[in-house]
Amino acid sequence: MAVDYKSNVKSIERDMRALWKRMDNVDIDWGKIPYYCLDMFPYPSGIGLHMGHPLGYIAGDVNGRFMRMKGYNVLRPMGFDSFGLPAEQFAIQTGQHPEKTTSDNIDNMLRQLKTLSLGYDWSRMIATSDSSYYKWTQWIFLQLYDSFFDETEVWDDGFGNKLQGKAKPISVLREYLEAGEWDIDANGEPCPCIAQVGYSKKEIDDAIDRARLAYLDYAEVNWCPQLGTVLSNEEVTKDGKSERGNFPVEKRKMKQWMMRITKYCDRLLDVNELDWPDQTIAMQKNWIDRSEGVEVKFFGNPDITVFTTRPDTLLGVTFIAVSQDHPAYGVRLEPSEDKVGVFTGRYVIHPLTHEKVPVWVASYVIGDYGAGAVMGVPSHDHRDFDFAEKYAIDMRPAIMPDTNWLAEHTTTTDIDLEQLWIKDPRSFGDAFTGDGRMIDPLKLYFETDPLPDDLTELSARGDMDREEFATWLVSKGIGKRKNCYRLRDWLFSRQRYWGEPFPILYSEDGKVYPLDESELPLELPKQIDFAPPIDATEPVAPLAKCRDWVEVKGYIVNGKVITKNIDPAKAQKFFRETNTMPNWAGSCWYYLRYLDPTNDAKLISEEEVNYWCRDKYATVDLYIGGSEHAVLHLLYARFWHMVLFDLGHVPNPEPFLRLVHQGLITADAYLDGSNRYVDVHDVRLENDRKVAIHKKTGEKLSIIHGKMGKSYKNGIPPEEIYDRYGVDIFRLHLMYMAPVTQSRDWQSESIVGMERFCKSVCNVVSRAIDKPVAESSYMVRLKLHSIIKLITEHYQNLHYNTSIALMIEFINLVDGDVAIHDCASFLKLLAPCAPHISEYLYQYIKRTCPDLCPYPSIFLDRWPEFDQELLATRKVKIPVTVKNKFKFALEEDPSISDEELKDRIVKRLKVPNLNLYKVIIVRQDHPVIVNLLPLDL
Ligand code: ANZ
Repeated sequence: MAVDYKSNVKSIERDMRALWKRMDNVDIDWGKIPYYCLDMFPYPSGIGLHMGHPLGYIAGDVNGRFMRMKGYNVLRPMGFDSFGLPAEQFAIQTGQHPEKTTSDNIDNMLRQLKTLSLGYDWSRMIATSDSSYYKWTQWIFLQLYDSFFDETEVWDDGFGNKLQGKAKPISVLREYLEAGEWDIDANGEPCPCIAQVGYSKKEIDDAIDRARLAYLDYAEVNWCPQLGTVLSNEEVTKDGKSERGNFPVEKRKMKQWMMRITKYCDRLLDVNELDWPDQTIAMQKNWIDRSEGVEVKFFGNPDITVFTTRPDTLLGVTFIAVSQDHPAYGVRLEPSEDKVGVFTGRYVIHPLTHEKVPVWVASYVIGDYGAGAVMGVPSHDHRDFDFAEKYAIDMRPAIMPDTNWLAEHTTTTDIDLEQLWIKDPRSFGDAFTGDGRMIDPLKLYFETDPLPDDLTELSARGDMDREEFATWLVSKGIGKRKNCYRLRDWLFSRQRYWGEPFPILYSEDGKVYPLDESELPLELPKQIDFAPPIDATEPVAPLAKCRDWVEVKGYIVNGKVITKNIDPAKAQKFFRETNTMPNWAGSCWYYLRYLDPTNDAKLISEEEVNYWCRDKYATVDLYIGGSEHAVLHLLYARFWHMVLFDLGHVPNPEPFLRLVHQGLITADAYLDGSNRYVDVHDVRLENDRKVAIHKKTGEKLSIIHGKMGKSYKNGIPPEEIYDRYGVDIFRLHLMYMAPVTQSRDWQSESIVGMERFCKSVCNVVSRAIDKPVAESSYMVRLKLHSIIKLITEHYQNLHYNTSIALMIEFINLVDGDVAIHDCASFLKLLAPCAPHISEYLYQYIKRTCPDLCPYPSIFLDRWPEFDQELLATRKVKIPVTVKNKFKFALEEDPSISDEELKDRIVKRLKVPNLNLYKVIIVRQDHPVIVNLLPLDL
C-alpha cells in the first residue's frame, strides 16, 4: 500500500509527536558520553517566533539528533529569557502586569516550539523571571559580592594552562590584611605587598569594599526629568532625546552596582582553546582592546603618573596633559568639539632629563583610561602636535624619521634634514608617529646642568628599540610595565521593575549588607504602580515606590541580614536596594541551570556537574545563536563562568567550546510612494518578482532587499509556512537554502521541491515493502554507502544543505528497486532533518520487517555505518592540475572527502601542506578535477 504523503502530513506529525511523548520517560543512560548542544534561548516576545529562531533551533536539533543516534547522551534544553524592558513598557502603557504578559507570551512560544519538534527536554525548561531560577542569579551575585581578585595567584586550570589571578572569598583578603601579607595603598585599595600589621577594622572593611568583584560606585545614568524616569541607552535617540516623547535627557551620576570584569581582561583575551568564529573572537578582542605600555612618574606636588605605549619618545616630552577629572590638577573646561586646554601654572620634573615640564589640563585626555594623564610628545603624536600648535608649546623630537618622511615633510633643499629635525621639528608641519631610531640624547638640548647621569649612560648604550628602552626604563626604576584596556567595569544596576532584585540592604546609617543566603529568593513585589512618578526631581527606581517592600526590620548575623522570624522589638531598620539587575544577568549562566534545573538546595548538584562537565574544557559542546550576541552576552557569560570556576562551583574554565552563529534571513521589502513599508501579504508580484503591486491600491511599489523583520513588514511567520506544507518540509527547506552560518534569501516558491522529495522518499519505501527485493542494485548500494560516509562528515560540520542535496541526488538516482534494509539506512540519514516522515516510515517498515527496525523509535536506533569494502570496489580518476596544467591523476574512491583528497595530493606533490595554493575541488557526484593555483600568482 502506497503512503500518501501529501494528504497525511498533519496526521503523521500528530501521531509521531504522540509516539515520542510516550517515550519521553526513557531513562538517560549515564554510561554514555555526554554531549551538550545548546540554543540561545528566546525573549518571550508578543509576536512569537520569527524566522531567525527556527533557523538556529532546527540547526541545533539536527546536530542533537545526529549525535544521539551516534550514541551520545545528548542534552538539548530550552527556556526563556523572560525579564526585560518591553514587558515593563507594555505594563506602563496598558496596565497589564509583566508577569501576566510574559507568561502568555511563553505559552504561545512554547506551543510554536513544540510544533517544530525540536527534540528539547522540556522537563528542564527554565524562565529567568521565575523566582526559583533567579534565586540562583541572586546567589551568584552574592558570590561576586563576597569575592575579590587575587592578581598574584598563578595556577593551573587543570587543562594544562597557566592562569594568572584568581577570584577568592573576601574572608581570604581579610586574613591577608590582618596578617600583614597585603597592604592598603594610598587610594584605600588592598595591594599585595608586605605591610605592618595594625589597620583598624574600619580601614580593613573599607579596603575590602574597594576590592569586591561586585561593588558600588558612582556612574552615569540617562535621566529624563519630563518622563520622571531613568532610561536605558536603547531608549535614548542618537541626538540625546527620549525615544518616547522626544524630551531632553540629562546625564546624572548615581550610586550603581558594578562588576569588576576588568580584572578578567587577560583571561577573557585568552581564547586559544575555543572553536569560535574568527569574527566573534576579533570582536571580543577589540572590545577588550589591550594596550601594552609603561607607566612613568613625573615628580611634583603631587607626582603625576602617565601611561604611554611609546616609552621610546620619553625624551620628546614637552608638556604633561591631565584630564579635567584629575584629582590634583583637573579643572572644568568649556565644552567644545575641538581639543582645548588650559595651563595650570604648575610644573613637574622629568624623570630622565630633570627638566621642568609644564602641566596642562586637556580635553582630549580621558579621565578613566590609563593613568588619566598623558606625556605630551608633539613631535610623535598627532593629538599632542595639534595641541602644541594651538597653544604654542615647545616641540622636541626623540625619534629620527626615515629620510623619505623627512624629505616629504619639508620644502627646504640642500641642508642636513636630520639636523633640521633635531633643531626645528615644528617646521616639518606634522608629528612623525612611526618607529625609528632613538636620537642620541647628547644631540638634544636639555636645560638642566649638569646633565643627569642617566642621559650619559643612555647615550653610551647606543641604539635601542622601543622594547629595549622600556626594559631599560624598568631596570632604572623610572618605568613600570602596565597593560591598559578599553573595557570598563560592567554597570550592573537598572532603574527598572522587571528584573532581579538585588539581595542587598542598607542600614539607616547607609552601610551595605548582603541578605542572608537562606532568605533567597528575594522576590519582586507584585503590587506596584507602574506609572513613573510625576513630581520626581531626582532619578528614582520604580521599586522605591513600594515602601512596604523597601523598608524591613532585621538583624545582622555574621555580617549578613536576616529579616525572617525575628523579634521586631529587637530588630533594626533596613532599606532594600531598589535597582534591579540588567537583562544580561539571567542569560549569563542559564546553561548551567539546565544541568540541574529543579535543585533548590544547590546551584547544581555534584553528580550532575561531574557527569556533564567532567574532563571537559567547556560546559557546552556546541552553542548556536545569533551573531548580535558576539560581544556582550558572550563576554559576560564567560566572566561569570570564570568566577564560578575560580571559586570551585564549576569544574571547567569556559562555558562554550564551539560557537556557531546562524545566518540572517533576508527578504524583499516593499515601499509605497510615501516611503511606508507595505506588508508582504498585501503585495502581488509580477514579471518574475521584478514588479511589485499593492493589491488594494494597484500602486507600483519599490522593492528593497534586506533583513526579514517586523519593522520592514516583510516578515513571514514560520507558522504560515509549516501550517501549509508541514513541519518536515519547512525544516528541510530552511536547512537546504544555504549553509547554516550564511544569510539566505527567503523564497517561499522553492519549497515545493522539498514536497516532491518527501513524496519520492515515501514512494521508494512503499515500493520496497510492496515488491521486496533481497538486494538493491550495485549502483544504488554504492551511492547509498558513499552518501552515508559523506553525510556523516557533513552533519558533524553542520553542513546540512549539502547533506540534503546528497539525499535528493540519491532518491533521484534510484531507478529500480531498493532493498528494505537500504531504505531503513537511508531513513536514518534523513531523520535528523525530517524527523516525522522518517519516524513514520521507520514504524511502517517495522510492521513488515521488525528485525530491521528493532527500536521503539528511529532516534533510539544506531547511526548507519558505511561499507568500506564496497566503496573500495569503485574508483574514479581525478586529474590534478597546477596552474591549469595537468600534473597527475589520482584513482580514488568517489566518496573521498576534501580532506582525504588534499592528503593524497600532498603525498604526491611531496609538500608539507597546500598552504601555498588555492585548492579548487570541482565535484559533481564525486570529485572530477582538482586545480591548484599558487597564491603568489
Ligand atoms: C606618549 C606618546 C607618544 C603616546 C607617542 C603615543 C604616541 P592606546 O593605544 O589607545 O592605549 N594616552 C594615555 N592615556 C590617555 C588618556 N587617559 N587619554 C587620552 N590619551 C591617553 O593609547 C595609548 C596612548 O594614548 C599613550 O601613549 C598616550 O600617549 C595616550 F609618540 O604616550 B602616548
